[in-house]
Amino acid sequence: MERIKTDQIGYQLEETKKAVFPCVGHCAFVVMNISTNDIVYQGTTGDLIFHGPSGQKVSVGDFSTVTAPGAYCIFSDELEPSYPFQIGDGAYFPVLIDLFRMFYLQRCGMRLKKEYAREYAHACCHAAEAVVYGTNEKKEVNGGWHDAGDYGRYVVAGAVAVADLLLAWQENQPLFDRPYQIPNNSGLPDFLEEIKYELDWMLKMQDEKTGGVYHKVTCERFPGFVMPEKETEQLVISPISSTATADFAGVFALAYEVYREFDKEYANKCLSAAKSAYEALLLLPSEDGFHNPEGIVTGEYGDSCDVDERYWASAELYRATGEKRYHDEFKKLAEKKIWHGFGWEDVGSFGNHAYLACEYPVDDALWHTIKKSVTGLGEQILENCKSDAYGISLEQDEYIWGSNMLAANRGLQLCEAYHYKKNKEFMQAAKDQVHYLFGKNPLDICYVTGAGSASPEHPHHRPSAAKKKAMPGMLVGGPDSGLHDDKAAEMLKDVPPAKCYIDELESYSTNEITIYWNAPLIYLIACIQKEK
Ligand code: G3I
Ligand code: 9MR
Ligand code: ZN
Repeated sequence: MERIKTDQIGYQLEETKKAVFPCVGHCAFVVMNISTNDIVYQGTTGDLIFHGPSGQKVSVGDFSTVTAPGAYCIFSDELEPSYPFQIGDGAYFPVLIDLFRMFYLQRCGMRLKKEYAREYAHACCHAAEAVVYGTNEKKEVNGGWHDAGDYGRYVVAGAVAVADLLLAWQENQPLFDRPYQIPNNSGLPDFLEEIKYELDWMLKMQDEKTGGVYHKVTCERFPGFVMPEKETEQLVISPISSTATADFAGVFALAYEVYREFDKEYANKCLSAAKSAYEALLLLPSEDGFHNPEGIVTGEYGDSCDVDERYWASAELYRATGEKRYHDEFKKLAEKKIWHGFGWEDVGSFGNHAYLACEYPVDDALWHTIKKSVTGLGEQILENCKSDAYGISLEQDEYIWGSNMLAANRGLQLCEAYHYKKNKEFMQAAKDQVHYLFGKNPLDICYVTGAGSASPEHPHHRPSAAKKKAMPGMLVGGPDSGLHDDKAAEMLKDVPPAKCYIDELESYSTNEITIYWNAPLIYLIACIQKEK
């Protein structure tokens, strides 16, 4: 029998609460408080409707009138009961801590002590000097976070992850200003201390001579399923790219804004790094983006269009400095096209956020055009959510590699729209993206390791594989109908898009984890926790 699908973690007290019932329509159900065994609500689901992406008929049950805090389960005679879930405004607090601690656990270039990392403690890794590709030049580029299930460190990926986290902090500082059980002697809040670990590494990835930023540092190929200190091949720094340089400029301008309140000197260092990257960027050609140089086969993060990255860099530097030249450049780009996107490949939304929030004088007409575009995008996403029985923003062909990031980013775009047009439906739809990721989905899986009742146990993540136990707090990539790895191709043939996910170690295209998948989920929770 199939299971009643809910968020496995929880719902806020006052929001719209829905569960999805596969294969049955007009189905009677009850909501039970599992501490008291009281039935607190009896209801019936709606019509049976076809859900394209999962190839399945479902009906929806609404239990929004349950607003008392507690732990609940939904029962019906026709289906397996839901997994238990909380109703309460603090339901996401524990998972949020794990989602953030993941960054500490991904740290490279230092020993992780048992005291903080428990079974994922490891010796210092990747601390040897790296060689600049195609030269004999060596550089010390220690530190930062391992990108994902592999141990590469990629600037584009790191920059967007950090941007999400810094924006999360700006959005909801009280939610994050707490201890995270990480080493910290700086006096900075733990949250900013952890982010600084990545920023400090990115600073080393900037070429002092030109201000350009190297794309990544990795070995030539991926290692086996070993702990990081066991990957001891030569580290290679891949060439400077315009996307890495632009993202660097954007994120360091943002870092300046956040850190100046806590450490002026560091903030100024961030700003001058951002400015010199920007100067370098103006001299870098756009062409067709970064490609792995011969002999390097690690993650590419190739991106044939760097205009959105340039757009973000100029908007963010304008927000940080108020200098006209950044505004001129941004305006020139924005008048051609308003960009959107919060992912590693499309970063326009970071630019829009910076411009709309800017405290220096803006061009009124442009400001309104961007605002309209942001709310217009929100409307479109909302329409998609409303036409989907699960409330998911993804269309049939959007179950791609990292689709869970896309869902989180759509949630963020709904929050941006809500900020400028207080339509409550935007905020509810944003919350529904989190419910999707936390279990209200066609596979009844909470896509964060260690969270909820059923979550990934075999993520494509080397430390988890080496320790034979999934590290907690990691959002996996999720369904990818492109079947981009052999395991997925073998096991998911003819499976509908929203179900193209397998909890298998070898399935890197559905079951890997990354820093820039965790980060937008954290940012999204920051936004929705503000609106309870
Ligand atoms: O954007 C297109 C879309 O227009 C098209 O409809 C769709 C159809 O498949 O494809 C979309 O492109 C996909 C793209 O991700 C979207 O961002 C590509 O097919 C897909 O191959 C590509 O996957 C990327 C993958 O690397 C392979 O390059 C993932 O986004 C990216 O997250 C992933 O990153 C890897 C690093 O390289 C190495 N470290 C781990 C990390 C996570 O797996
Ligand atoms: O482990 C690698 C993962 O981090 C990447 O996202 C993925 C795609 O680039 O590649 C993985 O490495 C695989 C390689 O591409 C092919 N041989 C098997 C490797 C993992 O088992
Ligand atoms: Zn390392």
